[in-house]
Amino acid sequence: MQENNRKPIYVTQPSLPPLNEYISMLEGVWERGILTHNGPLVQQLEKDLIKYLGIKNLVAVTSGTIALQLAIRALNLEGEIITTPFTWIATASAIMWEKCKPVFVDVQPDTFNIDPNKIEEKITDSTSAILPVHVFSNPCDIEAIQEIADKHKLKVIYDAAHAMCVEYNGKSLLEYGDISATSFHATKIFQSGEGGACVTTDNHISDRLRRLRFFGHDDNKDIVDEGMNGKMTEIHAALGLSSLKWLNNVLRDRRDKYELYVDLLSKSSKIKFQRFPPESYNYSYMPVLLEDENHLHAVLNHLNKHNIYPRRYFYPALNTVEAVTTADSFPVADDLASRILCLPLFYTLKKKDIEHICTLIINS
Ligand code: T4K
Repeated sequence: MQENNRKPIYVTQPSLPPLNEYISMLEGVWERGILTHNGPLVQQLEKDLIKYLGIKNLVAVTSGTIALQLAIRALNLEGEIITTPFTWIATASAIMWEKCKPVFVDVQPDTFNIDPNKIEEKITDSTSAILPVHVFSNPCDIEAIQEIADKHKLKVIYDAAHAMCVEYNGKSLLEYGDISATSFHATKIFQSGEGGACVTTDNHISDRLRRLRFFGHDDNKDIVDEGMNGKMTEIHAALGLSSLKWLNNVLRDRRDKYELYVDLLSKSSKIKFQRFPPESYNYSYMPVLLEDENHLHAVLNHLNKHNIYPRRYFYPALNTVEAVTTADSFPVADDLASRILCLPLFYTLKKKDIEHICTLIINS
């Protein structure tokens, strides 16, 4: 077969449950006629995820972006929020939609996470919170961040969009900070099509998040808070519930494939990997750092010619994006953004595809 006749290989594909399992859940939705407003499947999904992750509270919402916005609102944040420029635009746009100002702090070159040593110099009288990102599920330096937050009386929200199913020091990574906001988007390790959740150990914050996602209603439908519409639908919850049954298989599969990539690509001294604690990582992405931007373009073009489409997550670094640009410099984030590539990694990707991709990369 000609190379360009091969089926395209994208950076990811959703881990879909067997269609009949999803359909049988939908049959119940059709019978009940309840599509939204905290229906039984949303409640079931929340309950099952709480059990699966071993956590105290989880509030399911429409996306990871809305989870971030609700978290900011639930903590009454205002003024400046310290975050990282090496992330998806949603981290910064959620802050701005909540009328706060993102203030960037550069990242560490090996973990890709916010550098705690550079946080304090950015704290001002207007700072209300730190909003770090567990990049590609790699846990941030939680202890150092919490120490700074405590010292300056700041809240901590983790952008945990990538960080489902990661254990850190014996508990879910999602239970650190005041609130973690995660994503169930189609491209994430656990998916409900679109979706996300806020996780907190504080019952009062959890109750408030529930009100905020539902127009500010309390249980009697009185309007007691300034809410919005962040409710997950039964259709999405059904997809989440049927996907959850297969999640352990997905997690195992990704780890094996990640390790195969590392094994094959380590033959090249030009390719480097993210540093992370293997016991606290979910292998949801396959990031590689190339030598420089020229090397990146050579690899990208070569792969694209063979119908393979990795993605530049995260490019550009947010400090260079017009809506949030700042005069400060972020050399580490700029450098990472210029030469990082996330390679295809998903359940139906074959071992021989990975071998093919690695051969192409090494020969670029
Ligand atoms: N914080 C962080 C750190 C994040 O990374 C994100 C989102 C958020 C917050 C916000 O969470 P959400 O509000 O999205 O829940 C994707 C996702 O849209 C986005 O969720 C994700 N991060 C970001 C890193 O990546 P794109 O623009 O790369 O998606 P797209 O459409 O190019 O898809 C990539 C590949 O995936 C396609 O080539 C094919 C495949 N694909 C995609 C979709 C949507 C499928 O096979 N099926 C699908 O349904 O953004």
